This record gives sequence, C-alpha cells and structure tokens, in this order.
Amino acid sequence: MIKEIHLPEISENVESGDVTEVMVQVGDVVKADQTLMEMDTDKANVEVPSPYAGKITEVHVESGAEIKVGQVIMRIEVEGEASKEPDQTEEADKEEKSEPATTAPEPERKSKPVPNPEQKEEKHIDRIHEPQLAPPSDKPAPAAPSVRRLAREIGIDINQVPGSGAGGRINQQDVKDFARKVVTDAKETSDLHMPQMELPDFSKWGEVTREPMSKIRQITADGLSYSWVSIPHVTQIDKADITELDQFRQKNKSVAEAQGAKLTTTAILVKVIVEALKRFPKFNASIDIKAKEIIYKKYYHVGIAVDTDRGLLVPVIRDADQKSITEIAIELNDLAERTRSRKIAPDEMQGGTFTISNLGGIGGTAFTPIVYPPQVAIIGVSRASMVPKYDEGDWIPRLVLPLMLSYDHRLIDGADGARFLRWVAEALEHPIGLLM
Ligand code: CAO
Repeated sequence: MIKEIHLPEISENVESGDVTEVMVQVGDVVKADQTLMEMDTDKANVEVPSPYAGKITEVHVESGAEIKVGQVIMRIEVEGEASKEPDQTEEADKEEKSEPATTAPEPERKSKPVPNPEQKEEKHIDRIHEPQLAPPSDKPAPAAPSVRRLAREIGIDINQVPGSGAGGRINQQDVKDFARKVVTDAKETSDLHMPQMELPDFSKWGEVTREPMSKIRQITADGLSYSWVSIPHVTQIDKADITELDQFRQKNKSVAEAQGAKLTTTAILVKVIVEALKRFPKFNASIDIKAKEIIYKKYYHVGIAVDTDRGLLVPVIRDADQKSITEIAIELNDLAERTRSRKIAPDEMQGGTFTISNLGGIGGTAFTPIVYPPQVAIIGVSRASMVPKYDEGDWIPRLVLPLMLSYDHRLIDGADGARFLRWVAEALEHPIGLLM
C-alpha cells in the first residue's frame, strides 16, 4: 500500500522551514523512525523521521526548498500490519510524553512526528543517566552536517556522542542529551564530590601502604566537602575572660561529682549557647534554599563534636534548654563515653540545631570550625590560658577562653555573628546576667 508522508506539526507557531538535507532517495528501504530529512525553522533545526517502515517511492523535497506543515514530502510503500498509522503513532507519542520522567526508556523508539525540541527534553532525561559511550572508531561519526555544526557550536566532540539512530547515526537530540549529561555530571561533581585529582604513584618516592577508608571517614569526607563547597563560611573570633567562671567550676566540681556529673567548660557552654540561641533565633535555623525559606526551630538540640578512635562523631543533647547544667554535664559525659565505646545509636546523632566543638582539652590557640549542615552555625573553643590583663595600672592574671564562631553567611550577616559571639563571651564572663 502506498502512503503519503506529510510534514508533521513541528512546534507551536512554526508553519514552515527550509530543507537542509534529504537523507533518502527513491528506492531506499527505511525503518519506522529513521530520519528522512532535516530542516531549519526559525526555532530550531529538526529532523523529520519516517512514520512508517517501507520503501520510498517518491521524494518531493530537495535541499534549500521551503516546505510547509502538512505538505506531502514523500510517498512510501508499506506492507500491511507491520507499519503504524500516523494517528496511532501520535497516540503512542502522547502517552509516552505523559509518562513520568523516571520511566525507563523503551529499547526501540517509536515512530513519531517531528519532535518539538522544547517538549522532547523531559523525555530524554532517562537516557542522560544511562550514557552509552560511542565505541572507539577511526571512521568519522555518522551525523549530518547540521548535527556536526550544532555539536561544534556548543563545544561537544561529535565522536564522543552515542548515536541513537540506525547504525549509530547521531541526531540533534543525541548531541543535546550528551551536552546535558556533561553539564549534569559537572554539577553533581561540584554538588558533592570534589573533582577527582589523578594521584601520582607515591611509591616512586618511597614506601607507602594503603587502607580502605572507614564508613565514618567516607561520610565525614562527603559531609565536610558538601559543607565547604555549599556554605559561604565566615569565622568570627572572640575571647571570654572565664576566670570567675572557672573558679566557680573548681569550687562546685565536687558538688556536681556527688550527683554523678563532671562539671566541664563544655557543659557550661551548652547552657550559655542555648540562651544565646533563644536570643538569636537565626543561629538555630536552617535554610531551605529550594523553597527560598528559613526554617526556625523552636527546640534546642545541641550537638557536641566528640573525638573518637573511629573519627569525629557528633551526638546530640536534646532539649538542652530544659536541662540544668548538672543534667547536661551527666548527659554529655554519658554521650561522649558511649560514642567512644561505639554504643551510641544513630538517631542520637541526628536532629542537632547547633554544634559545639571544644578542642581545648587537647590544646591549640584557635581554629576555624566547619558548619555542620543543615545547621547554620558552629562554635569552636580552644584551650583557655592565663594571660596578663591590664587593669587600673596593674597587670593581673586572667583565664581567657578563645572562641571561634563559623556561620553560614547566606543567612547570617557579619554583624549578627559578632553580636552573637560577644553575647556568648559576656555570658561566660558574667553568668549572673543569664538570670536577668
Ligand atoms: N580550655 C582549657 N581546658 C579545657 C577546655 C578548654 N577549652 N576544655 C576542656 N578542658 C579541660 C576540662 O576542663 C578537663 O579538665 P579537668 O579534668 O581539669 O576538669 C579536661 O580538659 C578534659 O575535658 P574533657 O574532654 O573530659 O571534657 P569536656 O566536657 O571539656 O569535653 C568533649 C568533652 C566531648 C568535647 C571532649 O572530650 C572532646 O572529645 N573534644 C574534642 C572535640 C573535637 O574532636 N572537635 C573537633 C571537631 S572538628 O574536627
């Protein structure tokens, strides 16, 4: 049976175009969906696929000719049931378009009218995630000049593009899919993982050993990389004179011990931080960048960085605002011990709203902590040391605690950071103020 092939609808408001290349001639046997010709419209360069499988009997177009939607461009001899009617094809195409983007692509593409490049993008998302690398070959990649031109214009090496057409022929959509995959891969790389650096052979310079990274180390590496690349960090530095506070701590150590608590600087700091968070709610918030919203939390779950032989872990003291310093001290000790002895449950390390990292027990004068997303701020504490302070003509020894506050500058401005940390320092210097 002889069938007419019409120029199908291309996209909204496109009624005609110029033929750029005719790929078939009379007598050619074509498959359904095989590209018959290419044309330029004012919107895009598109390929016209055959709606039927069969033998071309007439060709009514030539390069450079202007053609209109609906015009008969070819005639084809088709055999019975094997070929699809154009209206069936359109139905199939509509169904395919309405499927969610996550549906796996069919192995063989159905015959369809000329695609609207804008609509077609969605359907091809699947294929982007399943790249098929073009087999290495010395032969030039099979693609029409206009496809090559497109690849050249957008900086894609046509030889890298997997072709989806007959015999691996590359069409425009293949080039676009490939370009999209390159962009997606680059984005994923910058979203989470650093670009992979080619490592040299270290054994050239001396003996080396290798060991697998533990799961905790891998999670830490990913989390910190994510934080580092996605959060614009600022670290505000201050110091608190904790002379009186430490005297109070030393005096009350035994009282706390009688209740089973070790009264440490960290335990006191938890309480001070909670009071600061109440006064500066942004520091207890998270950013929902997709929704362009700030999420303020009405609970105060303080994470404490704990150094373990497995690496850094951050258990959380829940509802620290509802606990006394002694209760916090008991819980902190218990959490730190269980974290180190691997008895901590995963959910005890979730839901923190702010983190404290105290390296003062180990040493150091300052460091810049990294925000622990989705939190927006973290306080680092270094070792308190005795320093001379000039006071009314005299130098007097004072115990000074270095404080470092890193925060997410997308949400917190420098002035907020300075105010928050000053408030914390003053609260440590004059804790009575907390009762006011
Ligand atoms: N300055 C001076 N001394 C400090 C101090 C500070 N900033 N912080 C703690 N100390 C003292 C304590 O007072 C204690 O001394 P005493 O025994 O005389 O009272 C001693 O150091 C040890 O304290 P601690 O470590 O037992 O208890 P803590 O509550 O201060 O700290 C914890 C608990 C869990 C924070 C701590 O053990 C820890 O693991 N710190 C490391 C945190 C970490 O790894 N941070 C890095 C994160 S980023 O990689």
